[in-house]
Parts: sequence; C-alpha cells; structure tokens
Amino acid sequence: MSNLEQTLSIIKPDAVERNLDNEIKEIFKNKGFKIVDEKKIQIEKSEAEKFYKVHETKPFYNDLCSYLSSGPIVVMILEKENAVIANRELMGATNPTEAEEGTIRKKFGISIDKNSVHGSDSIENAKIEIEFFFKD
Ligand code: IDP
Ligand code: MG
Repeated sequence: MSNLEQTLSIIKPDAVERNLDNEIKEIFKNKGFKIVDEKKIQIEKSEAEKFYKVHETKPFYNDLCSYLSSGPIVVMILEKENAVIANRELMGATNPTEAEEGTIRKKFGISIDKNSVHGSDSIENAKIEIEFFFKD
C-alpha cells in the first residue's frame, strides 16, 4: 500500500550558519525524500512565536523563538512514503547527545536548542506547518 506523505523540514540557523544546508539536503535525497519545494528565508520573532505556539508555556519558549529568528533558515516540503515518521527517525532525538548514530542531530547538532533541524511531529501538524510557510 502506497502511503505518500509530505512533511515540513527546517534546517535551523546553527546549521545554515555552518553552511551545512546542502549536505543535509543530500542526506534527505539519499534517503529517498523528494524536496517538493524549498526556500531560504529569515523570519521575524513574531512569526517564530506563531510557529512554536504549542510551546508557549515552556520555559525555553522565548529563547527558542529568538533563536529560530536569529538567522537564515531553509524550509522544505519533503515527500516520501510515511514521510512524517521517516523524517523524525532520520532527524534523531531532540537532544543530540541522545540521538542515535546515523541521525542528522547526532551528526550535526550542537545542543538541545541548536539541534540543526526541525520536523513535523504528526500528519496533522505537517499540513499546518506546510501551510504556514508555503501558503502562497
Ligand atoms: P522536536 O524539535 O524534537 O520536535 P520539541 O519538543 O517539539 O522537539 O521542541 C521544539 C524545539 O525546542 C527543539 O527542537 C529544541 O530546539 C527546543 N527545545 C526543546 N526542549 C528544550 C529544552 O529543554 N531546552 C532548550 N530548548 C529546547
Ligand atoms: Mg516538535
């Protein structure tokens, strides 16, 4: 049974700043993800606050939103069979020190906040997040 899905991926400021975006894109492509659309942008803090609204009660919310808006990011629509879970697996755990060998966060993540990539955590949120960045 085919279960083609789309998910939203973000290459975060720490990775773009280190010029890792092309290398990370190659990893996605080599794992069978199609990059359906992509753009390099810098967002306002107010947009980051909207994007991460689910975390607004967390102690790290303010720093998280400052960080995501601190420099250029690459946002991508990734497509693959079961793309949401496949991307979460390829990203690895939120804290790079807990991420498994072979994952993007293990390879490139600096810390729990500077963990190089974002990925949608459910099909429902993937739709919302794709709409957020690619509504035009
Ligand atoms: P996820 O990115 O693996 O889905 P979430 O729990 O949704 O992780 O958290 C969103 C982002 O917030 C993380 O990617 C990370 O950048 C940041 N974050 C999560 N937990 C912490 C923390 O305990 N301290 C600082 N930043 C955190
Ligand atoms: Mg999350």
